[in-house]
Amino acid sequence: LFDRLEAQPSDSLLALIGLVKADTRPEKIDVGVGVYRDAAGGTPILRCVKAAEKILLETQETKAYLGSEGDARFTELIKPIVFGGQGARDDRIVGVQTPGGCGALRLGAELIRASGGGARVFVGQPTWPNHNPLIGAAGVEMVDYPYYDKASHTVLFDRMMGALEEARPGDLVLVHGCCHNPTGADLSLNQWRELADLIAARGIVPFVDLAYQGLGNGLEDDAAGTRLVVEAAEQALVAQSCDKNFGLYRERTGALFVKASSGEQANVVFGNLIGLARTMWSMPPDHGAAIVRTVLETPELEADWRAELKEMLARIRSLRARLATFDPRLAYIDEQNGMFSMLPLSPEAVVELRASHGIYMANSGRFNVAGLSDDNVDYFARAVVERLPE
Ligand code: PLP
Ligand code: TYF
Repeated sequence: LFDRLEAQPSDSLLALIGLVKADTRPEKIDVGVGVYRDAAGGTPILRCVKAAEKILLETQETKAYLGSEGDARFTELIKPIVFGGQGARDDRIVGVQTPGGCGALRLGAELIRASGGGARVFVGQPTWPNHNPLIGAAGVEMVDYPYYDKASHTVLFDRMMGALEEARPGDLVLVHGCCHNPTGADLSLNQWRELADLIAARGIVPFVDLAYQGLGNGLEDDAAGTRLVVEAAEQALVAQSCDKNFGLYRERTGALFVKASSGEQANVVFGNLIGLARTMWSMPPDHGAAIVRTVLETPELEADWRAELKEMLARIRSLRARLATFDPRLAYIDEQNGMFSMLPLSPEAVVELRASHGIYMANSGRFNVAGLSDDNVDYFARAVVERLPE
């Protein structure tokens, strides 16, 4: 049966975890995989999450099945955080819990495929390396659009809009809601407005990947672009993740929200999401969503979550500012958002930095800002600046 299988390359981001572990030098720096790290270099469980887990341990009465939509109260509590009060009341927007943002992206792709009509998904270049496999595996055609120029650190907005002129009504545009992965370069609010106008004029369907809300400029600011395009569009998809902003990573916690043309159509969409989820994971894992629900239902825990998220954000912003003042060639880093930025380093320079300095970043030159600390940020910046092209 398995004789015809070919060996597969490993996930190059996840492979970095093993490479860092194998390096015994104390000065090594892990700026590879995208998990938040505190000043001590750890990724501790948030206080609010620990407290919610204690509550669940003591009060949860059953582990019986919930159903393919997962924890409906979780989805209801996340809806206003993503869409604001007005969006939360919009009965054209329905949501289901998914196994993380990955599950949401895949479920969205399956919905596009099930809708028929050959809708294509326009995807920016560069983008998160999992977008193509997650969406493409559902059998959806993908079309590239230019997004970012690594050498000049700029969003190629005019070229992006030019490429989207080719979209047909019902085609989708995949956009990162905030904290673009891998570049850190987000659209400005004015650019989001222009994109929203194009979406409305052309009948394009936004497919927003919102995996880092709260880690760019705060929960509200980070959702502003998403809200603009969702409001402008007749139909929209939003793949949401709590894995970064609640530090839940391996608990695989997220949701897919879909805006339909009417409340009635939204009910049909919801039924289809349930049916599609059943063909993949039947039901999403519960624990992460139960934690988020408990935090958001408990005012003290919710307040603590917001405070902890602000601490993470402040640390990322202060490291960005510190890098920017180190050298003018790193100034752009402070203009960007979230965990990642991209250095215009060759793949050879990236690999060489591992050997010479124990600095582990993605082959693309993407590094996780949160992987730095006050103690090593200058060491990192010095090593990097020496290797930048003139
Ligand atoms: N989208 C982007 C851009 C990401 O970086 C991630 C990170 O994992 C995800 C989606 C998926 O998130 P999750 O871990 O919740 O599946
Ligand atoms: O880009 C990152 O580093 C995070 C974590 O297959 C991640 O999004 C990396 C690879 C992967 C899943 C998640």
